[in-house]
Amino acid sequence: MKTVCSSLHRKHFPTGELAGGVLVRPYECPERWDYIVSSLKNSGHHALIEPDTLDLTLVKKVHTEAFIDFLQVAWSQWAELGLAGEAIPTVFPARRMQQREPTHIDGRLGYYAMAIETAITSGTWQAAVSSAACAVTAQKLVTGGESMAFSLCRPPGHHAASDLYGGYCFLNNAAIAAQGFLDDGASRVAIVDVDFHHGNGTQDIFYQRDDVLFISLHGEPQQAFPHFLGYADETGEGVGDGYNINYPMSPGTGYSQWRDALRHALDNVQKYAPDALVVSLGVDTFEKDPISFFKLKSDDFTDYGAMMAGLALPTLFVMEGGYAVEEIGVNTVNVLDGYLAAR
Ligand code: Q9C
Ligand code: ZN
Repeated sequence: MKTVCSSLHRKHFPTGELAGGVLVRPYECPERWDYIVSSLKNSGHHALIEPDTLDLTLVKKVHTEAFIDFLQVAWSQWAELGLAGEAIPTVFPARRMQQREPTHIDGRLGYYAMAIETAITSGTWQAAVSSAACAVTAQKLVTGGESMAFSLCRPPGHHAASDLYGGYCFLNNAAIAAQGFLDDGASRVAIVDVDFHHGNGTQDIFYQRDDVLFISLHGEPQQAFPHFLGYADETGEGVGDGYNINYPMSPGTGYSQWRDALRHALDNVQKYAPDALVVSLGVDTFEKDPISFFKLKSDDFTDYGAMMAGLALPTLFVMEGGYAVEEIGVNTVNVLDGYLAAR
């Protein structure tokens, strides 16, 4: 199995996240990557590949040009003001307010943010680009004939929409990779998002399309971030109607219920008969995850990796969340090893 990863992820290292009313050290931290790399090596996966240069033309099929321009300059525009901290929005275009992009950085941050826990720092853009580059490089390995590949993306991507960042995400790595599969000849791509949180960004990007089936298993929005998307009645729009499937689940959900939802999801993937599968792989469904409420155990990750292999599709695993840092590597590699053993 080949893993595509880049140490440039370290360029994104915010020191503060507003949680519980105080600035805490962010849950989405650089050590997450280190633990995963060390578990990969422990499990005999030594093929770590550097990504190729990111093709921004491909990124622009998923994100707006204005949003990309914003992400590129946000830090320098903030730093120009000589402020003490990291770039965090404080004001939003809420109901009955104008949806026009302001010029001041305070206004621009609020215009493009979907949540405020995600600070922008000096190296955020560079890290986000390296992360998306990993996803596209791994996609090209799969298109080129590898039966599966893993892109160890950091920062993650599934909360990022065409023109929104937040939830630790800037560029939607999985969506960009799915678009890459299509551009390289696939007719249909399925994305199964097993991160604890709803993949609002990915859903939004493909909501009106039938060439990408998006399926997400997640904590119900009434109780879980991102709170404003991820209900079961969100099924797609226009030609995309029927190509978006959500499985929201309540606090305390354990593996037997979660597994039933995944079984249903994978049956839907099979009916769709895609040319490739993208798995948005978040392991924050783990029982000890500090910000989530599902109860999966480490062995359950092996089991569902094996279920995914049953589809026998060219498969790209894209890393998303997971915040029980010491177990993140084992749980992630369990999915990949479960998949490989059952193939
Ligand atoms: N008290 C990903 O897993 N904050 N993003 C939740 C809970 C945001 C998660 C606060 C969580 C974002 C990629
Ligand atoms: Zn998550």
